[in-house]
Amino acid sequence: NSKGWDITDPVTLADIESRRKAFAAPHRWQAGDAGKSRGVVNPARPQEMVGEVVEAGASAVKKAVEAAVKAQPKWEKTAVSTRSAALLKAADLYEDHAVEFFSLCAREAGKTLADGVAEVREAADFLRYYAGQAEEVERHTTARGVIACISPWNFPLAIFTGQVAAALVTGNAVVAKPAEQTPLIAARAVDLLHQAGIPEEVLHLLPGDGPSVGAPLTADPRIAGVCFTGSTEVARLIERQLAKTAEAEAMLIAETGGLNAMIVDSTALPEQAVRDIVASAFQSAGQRCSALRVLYVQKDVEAKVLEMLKGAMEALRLGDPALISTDVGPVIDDEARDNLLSYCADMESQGRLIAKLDAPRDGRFVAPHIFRVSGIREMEREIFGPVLHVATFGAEEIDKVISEINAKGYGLTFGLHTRIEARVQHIVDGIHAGNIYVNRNQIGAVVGSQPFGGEGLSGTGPKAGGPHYLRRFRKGEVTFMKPAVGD
Ligand code: TXE
Repeated sequence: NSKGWDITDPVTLADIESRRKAFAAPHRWQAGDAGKSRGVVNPARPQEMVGEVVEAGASAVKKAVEAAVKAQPKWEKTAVSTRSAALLKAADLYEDHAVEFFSLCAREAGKTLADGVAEVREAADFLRYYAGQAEEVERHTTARGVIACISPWNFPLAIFTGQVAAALVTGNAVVAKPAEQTPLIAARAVDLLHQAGIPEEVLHLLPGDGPSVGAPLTADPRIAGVCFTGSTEVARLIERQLAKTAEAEAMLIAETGGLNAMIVDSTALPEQAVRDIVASAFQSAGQRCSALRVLYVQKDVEAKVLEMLKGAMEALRLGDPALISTDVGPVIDDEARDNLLSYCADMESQGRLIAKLDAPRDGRFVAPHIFRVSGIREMEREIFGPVLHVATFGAEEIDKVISEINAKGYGLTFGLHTRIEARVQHIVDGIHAGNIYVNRNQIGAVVGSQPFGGEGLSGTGPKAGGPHYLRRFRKGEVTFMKPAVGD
């Protein structure tokens, strides 16, 4: 590609091994407080250690917030062009270190090489996009202060970077807590952000888990806002934690889970629909918030679509995500694997299995599964793995399907395959979802042109990578929006 990234580069893994110690070096905020040490293992080969991190404890949280509060006013006074320039420089540094990130994404997060490339690209896009917007947002507003950024493991570089970049470029200081499963990628990203000119006192990294680091951080009254991406349950916890101590103005952006549906009617092009179904449901081992979970296929094409779907699924190769031949890697950890396997066993025992693959024995693998359901109403929660559910509908039932999907309230993504012009408008107008994909791959976002974010239980908005996102990180012309992350 134009950046010269060669994802088949055979030196990648050896190279990362030799630099392993540098990635694992404890950050100063961890060292300050005798936190516990966590070994990071490769989800495809759990016997292989990728690194080690000394996690933060309560006193490190206090110290980091204190230092950030102290440093923030000076950072806010720094010219916005200087803050933007640091982001632009960081984007270049990320790209210079792309191969290192591909390897880390594979070894720490189980991401395939294609997913790793997408991570670096999206992270660099966030940095450049927010750098470009900062001046406009700056005009009539002031920074909030110190923002806590709390991110998930499934986009360990892109989401982490997007949150942090938005908060920093708008003049805030940041205390970031990455997911406990992916601290090494975050540590490398923070190194590069510091190298790019973000002062160390303005950007702090606190590795650790939710209860011991995330909870005290979001409950700290000196935090002016929280930018969170993760599950709906944790978003609710944070909302409560915040409410206990924070002033009325504390801001919360929460981007959370989804229960995403797709409708395929009898006029759809089956090859195209099947390709998009397989990509959305099984890529990244189904561990994307945008992933398709419930497919509604019109009865008269069901047999044909299912047959093609089984064929396409059988062509997927499961295995080590560091290999270019791998389509589906492992899931993130033992807990995720065990939960998914027990869910699948339960569904199978109810006689709902349509098709499944075999998974490699070692490692945290879950094979793609397809199950029959009567509709999305049956789904009790987001199943965060390579599991697709299929329901059918009759020619007169489109409106029933739309209201069933809306009733679930998890409006993140929605896909539609049809060649009836009038139906497109009707369904797009009727469905409540943040991102709608018509006759194309139901996956993700494009920073700047296709910002990402959901409605209802899926998040508070505004969409990340969109024109209004940065405004939430400033006080002034923007009125406080009550987050709506459920009851
Ligand atoms: O989430 P968790 P995960 C969603 C996706 C799925 C989830 C997967 O749909 O639901 O994210 O990520 C920290 N106080 N999206 O499993 O468990 C925790 O340590 C403060 C949506 O990581 O909610 C981690 O850093 N923090 C999406 C973070 O919260 C706490 C895009 C998330 O953890 C905490 C990607 C506490 N009490 C994934 N407890 C979108 N909509 O854009 C845990 N944490």
